[in-house]
Amino acid sequence: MAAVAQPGPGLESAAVRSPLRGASTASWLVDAASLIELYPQDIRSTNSLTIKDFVSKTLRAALSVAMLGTAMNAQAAIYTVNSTADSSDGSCDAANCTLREAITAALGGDQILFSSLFNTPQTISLQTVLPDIASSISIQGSGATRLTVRRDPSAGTNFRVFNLIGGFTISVSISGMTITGGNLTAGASGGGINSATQLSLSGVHVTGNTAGSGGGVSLGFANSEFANCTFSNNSATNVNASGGGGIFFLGLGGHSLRIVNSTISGNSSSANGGGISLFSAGGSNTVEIINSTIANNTAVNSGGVRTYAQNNSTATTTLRNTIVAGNMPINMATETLNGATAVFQSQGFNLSNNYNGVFVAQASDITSNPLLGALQNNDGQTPTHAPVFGSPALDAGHGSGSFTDQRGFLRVVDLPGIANAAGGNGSDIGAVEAQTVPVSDVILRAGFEDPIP
Ligand SMILES: [Ca+2]
Ligand SMILES: [Ca+2]
Ligand SMILES: [Ca+2]
Repeated sequence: MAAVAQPGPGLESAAVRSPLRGASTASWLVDAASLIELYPQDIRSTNSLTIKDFVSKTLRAALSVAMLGTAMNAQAAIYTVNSTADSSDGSCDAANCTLREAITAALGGDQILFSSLFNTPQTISLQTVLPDIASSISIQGSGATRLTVRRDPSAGTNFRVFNLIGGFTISVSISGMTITGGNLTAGASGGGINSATQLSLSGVHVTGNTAGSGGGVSLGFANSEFANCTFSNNSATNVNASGGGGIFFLGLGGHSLRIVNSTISGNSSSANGGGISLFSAGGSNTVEIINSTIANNTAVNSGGVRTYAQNNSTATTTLRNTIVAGNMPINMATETLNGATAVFQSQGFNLSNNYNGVFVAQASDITSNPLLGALQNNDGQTPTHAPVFGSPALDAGHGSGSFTDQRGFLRVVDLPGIANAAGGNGSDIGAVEAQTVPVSDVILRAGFEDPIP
């Protein structure tokens, strides 16, 4: 039985109604923070833009950008960043190429790589916003523990780190870096990354970013996939918007976000959806979560994952071999308005201290404290929560097609002496696959400062 929260008297209710009625209200504009950020020219040019108009306009814009990119870039190029500076002399070349210069130079199909300078930890500290990314490029960092791209804490203005525009025909991939320090006001979304394109994130740590909604990442109107990523300690600060401390995903007709082998931890929202907020504005939209850990996020409600749908649309969040635990005040909730449908679906082998009644648990779903260690470096490029001694996650899951865990370690490791789940294959539930049986920390506690509880 779904736990359906009542649509409150807040701005979201008005946000739902006004566009379809062609009305203009301040509340629609506030709650549509993501729309504004994704397509500023469209939303800001009219207060009576309908969803239909919106799609039509953005489709044309996307196609024109895609055609332009094709025409201008018959041969893909590689740009190699060899400087941590945040300057631009107008040329990305062997003598000097900054990230800012590389982004300016790159066209559809191009790659941005990083020189051997970045084989040791380096930080690119931005004083001003980077150029928008409007074509299908890939930015391949040297690893989240080695390359940090941040808004400099002393920068004179607030801005996000990456802004991806151009529409759903554009596909951008970002890998191997930490993205941090993005800082936007409550009226804007996507503190670390704002994307109106297909976005592939791999091995990225999005941490310590702030925005009104989508504190870490805000996505809209395109399919995306995140693998081997951590979203930690990001904040969504707008009490009247749709939250998503870690991730805000706005779908409009058949869009999906797939999250695999990833960790979403310690994010917060002043509204709902502390970890993830799925907002379905039309059609059927899905967040698919596999082999991941969603822990210790906070919000007004739905601290872990919020699944929201409006106006006869459908929002679905699926969970497979995933830990959702320790989120406050509750792990998961659905909300709907105007005849919509919002559901969670278990695809089995999940672990939670409380499913909050969002679905009927399958036989392979466990209700228990997961016994996870702190978010820390567990020998991967991105921080993770490892199961500790006695964790019910150990060997209780199914690898679900993954051959590595978030850290790149072997998945599946069938631990000796720990029974596998019925129908499982010895995989652990969550983002981390223990390579050996975790030792009892009772011994450590007895030998060090912590008393045995
Ligand atoms: Ca240069
Ligand atoms: Ca076993
Ligand atoms: Ca295992």
